[in-house]
Amino acid sequence: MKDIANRFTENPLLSPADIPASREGLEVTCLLNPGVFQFENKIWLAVRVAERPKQIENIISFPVLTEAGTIQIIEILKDDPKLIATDARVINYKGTDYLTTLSHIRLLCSDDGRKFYEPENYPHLVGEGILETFGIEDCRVSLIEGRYYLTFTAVSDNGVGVGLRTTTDWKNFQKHGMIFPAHNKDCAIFEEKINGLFYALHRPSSVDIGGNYIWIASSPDGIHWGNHQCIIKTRKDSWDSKRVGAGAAPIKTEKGWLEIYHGANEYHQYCLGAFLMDLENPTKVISRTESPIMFPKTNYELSGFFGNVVFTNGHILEPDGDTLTIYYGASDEFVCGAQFSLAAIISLLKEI
Ligand code: MAN
Repeated sequence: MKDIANRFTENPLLSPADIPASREGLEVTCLLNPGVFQFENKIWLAVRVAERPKQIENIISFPVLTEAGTIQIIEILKDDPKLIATDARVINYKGTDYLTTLSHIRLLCSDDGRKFYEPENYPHLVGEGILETFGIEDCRVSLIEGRYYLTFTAVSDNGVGVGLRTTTDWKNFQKHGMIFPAHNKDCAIFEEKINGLFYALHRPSSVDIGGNYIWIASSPDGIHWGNHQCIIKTRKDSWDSKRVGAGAAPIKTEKGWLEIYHGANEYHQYCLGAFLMDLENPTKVISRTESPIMFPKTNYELSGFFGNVVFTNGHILEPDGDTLTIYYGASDEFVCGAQFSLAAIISLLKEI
């Protein structure tokens, strides 16, 4: 296994203490998994901010949104026999799953890609309506014909699906509802139409037959999706044996569409790998890396809110055409940056 990522020496770029909570009574528990875009000559992160009340002994408390948009705090005694709390991220109480934090998306910008700050007068993107009462997470941003497409995980007690909002100015947003219903996440829309159609990678999950695999779909308008095909599966006894999911929009190279994806094994270790799709027909996967190109190894990747995790859903291709700067969530708690050489990634792809 060879980790070929050059991590920023400034990592972590952002920690929970760097960002104020969105409202009184909550604190920022995690900053993670940013979408990335360029706008008005700056580099922007659409950061997932996960919040909850300050925790006190013997009680688990977490916020949920009501349908009307107000916050309700749920408190459960830790020794309640109806509580199952074995995962830092999610609990089950009386048979219902809840998230331990409520996430929204915050916009931060930077001139150098390393020092980020929250500019004034940009909205927080928060969950709205009955499909987003447990928040919105892990936003991917694709720029297509002058319009930014934001695909994010929409969570509620109805399930986990993919929501879509679009914007041109980052102040006014059009809501397009849920484009991939539960259970689905990790949706990345290609930044170019291919033969007149939009394409998107997405990740439905099946509890019985099937698994956590990457699928591709096409659409005439970027909103209504069909012609779904399963293109990348988990691999037994491998670093990506339990789940795989797309990162950000695929990168167009001479050899094909290159996708950086995450894979997790049975120990919930999250690493990154890559695969290549045919330029003209992206439903055809040409090659895939065997080993991870990046795995958790620094302190901030190994321990945190949910340790042993590197997870990316945003990047920028630098003007040299080879340096790929990825922004990533480390340990589900910190926002970090790293660079790859595209040529180095491509040299590790094995035909399948
Ligand atoms: C998983 C993890 C969490 C996330 C939930 C809901 O448990 O990816 O980080 O909050 O799914 O999307």
